Amino acid sequence: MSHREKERLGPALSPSIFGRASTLFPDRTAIIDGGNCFTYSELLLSSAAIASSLLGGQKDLGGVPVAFIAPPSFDYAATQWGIWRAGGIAVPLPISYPQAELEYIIRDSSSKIIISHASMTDKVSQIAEQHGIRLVDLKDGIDHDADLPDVRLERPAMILYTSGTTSKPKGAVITHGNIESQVTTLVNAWEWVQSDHTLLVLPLHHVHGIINVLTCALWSGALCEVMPKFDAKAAWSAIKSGKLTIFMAVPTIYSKLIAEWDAAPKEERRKMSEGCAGMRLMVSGSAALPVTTLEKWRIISGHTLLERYGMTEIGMALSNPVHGARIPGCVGTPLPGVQVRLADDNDNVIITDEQAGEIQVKGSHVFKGYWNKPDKTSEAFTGDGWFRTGDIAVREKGGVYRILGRKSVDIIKTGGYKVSALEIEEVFRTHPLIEECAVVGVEDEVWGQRVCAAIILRKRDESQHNALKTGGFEQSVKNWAKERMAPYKVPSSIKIVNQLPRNALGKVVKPEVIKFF
Ligand code: MCA
Ligand code: AMP
Repeated sequence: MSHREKERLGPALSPSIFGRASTLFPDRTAIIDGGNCFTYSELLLSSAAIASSLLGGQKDLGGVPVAFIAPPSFDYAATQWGIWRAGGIAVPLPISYPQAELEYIIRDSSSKIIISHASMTDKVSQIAEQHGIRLVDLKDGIDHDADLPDVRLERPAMILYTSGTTSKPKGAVITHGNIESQVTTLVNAWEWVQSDHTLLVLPLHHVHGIINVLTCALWSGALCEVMPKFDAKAAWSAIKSGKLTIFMAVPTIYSKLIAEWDAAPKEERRKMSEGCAGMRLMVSGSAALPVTTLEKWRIISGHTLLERYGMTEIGMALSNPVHGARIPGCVGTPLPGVQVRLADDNDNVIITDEQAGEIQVKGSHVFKGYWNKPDKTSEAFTGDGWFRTGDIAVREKGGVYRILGRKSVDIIKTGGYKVSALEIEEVFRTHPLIEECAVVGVEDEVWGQRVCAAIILRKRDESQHNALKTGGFEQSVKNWAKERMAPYKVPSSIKIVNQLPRNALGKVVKPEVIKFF
């Protein structure tokens, strides 16, 4: 790196991830995007330019939320770093979302600026105009040159939106300190090194893609090859190159890779398997890994997938070991620095093995709270500061945890995405022909759970109902829903029913609804 370039990086290089990049490995390749290689210096320079442009003469954005929308790419990383280096809070917008959901996140986070990748500007320009929000298009050339603020670890770095038992997603505020703590734990536990080369196949609006893959790689000086969207053929072609050393994905992605391997000719399969065998670590998480998937993957790749457990609000909490036995169906033991306990319904700690309880977590990984929702934040913690995950587990011999399920049937995990049944029901009730509905997660080998909806139509005459039942009604409701919710929230099956099963108190009995599918 030239002296002139060093000067242009801006004086402040905290949090430490920037300092590491500038001093430890400036000339190494950080990101491969569409076949182009970008070094850590280039990432620092681009992010410094974006930060300068955001600041526009101010000294520090002082914690202003900045929404940004970009496919997984070098531009995504430079924008995220740029927002951080200007002292803003990064609010990554999911690229697959329709306008209504993007608008909710932008409004709820009170974002004051939106940065868009050139390919995404159409999705947000109207929202920006309507609400008088400054829109920065990355293609507009950003080349200002400002002094950058020193951003302390206790300051918020990101707001990540996550669905819960309430009807609308909540913004989880994650500080720079949380990120540093989560990343250093994983880098040590999973032994990330500069010579690692990973493939990012995950979306970049969730912890799995942002922290476990992108930020761990960039913290370590490793190489992160990005795919704009998961594609089984393209992923296999990267694996076959034999260059990858570490790979992370959700169980659905492993299922899709297995299907592609099964369909390949024998010689091709051999090359695919060789590519896997050359890696040092393959990890699964975000949803329960079916033991059948684990076993099939072992045959294909020679790897016993390392399964771990985490959540947006806490980062990674439990992990199987890199060295030593990984128990199928189990998510391992607490990661160093993370306190984990099981508790009963009254928050009493469970000390005996094999007794089920809620996983509760404490430590420097744990988020600051929900954005602008102090009540929801205090409900999420016990009186003595433990975060309630809502996941039920048992501790087996040796202190190894096994996840049994979730407290609420209204939280669905599909393709690794968390979805709230109540949120979908609320949208469906605004459909002019829908009187009532119940949304459930139905077990599925590939998706973990599939979102399904049972609906009661508004009272009309019999002939109209019959026409709806036969005339592509399901598809028309799905199309209607796609304009209002993320593609993975749209129910894959919709059934018209005359009645919903209810208990004596009139509450819909969801396990009975599941039987419709
Ligand atoms: C898509 N399809 C679905 C679903 N999604 N069908 C049923 N259920 C679904 N959930 C259908 C589409 O309608 C389409 O059908 C076809 O599948 C292909 O759609 P496409 O969008 O192309 O699917 P995909 O790209 O293959 O998506 C699968 C995926 C994706 C890559 C597994 O779901 C994904 O990226 N998941 C990862 C989510 C993630 O990162 N979660 C981490 C959050 P048709 O062809 O008929 O139109 S959890 C987290 O961060 C915590 C901290 C943790 O522990 O990690
Ligand atoms: P999210 O809120 O989207 O970050 O998803 C976190 C949730 O994913 C957790 O609360 C669990 O329900 C689920 N989860 C993550 N990892 C695992 C795993 N290995 N096994 C089972 N469930 C998991």
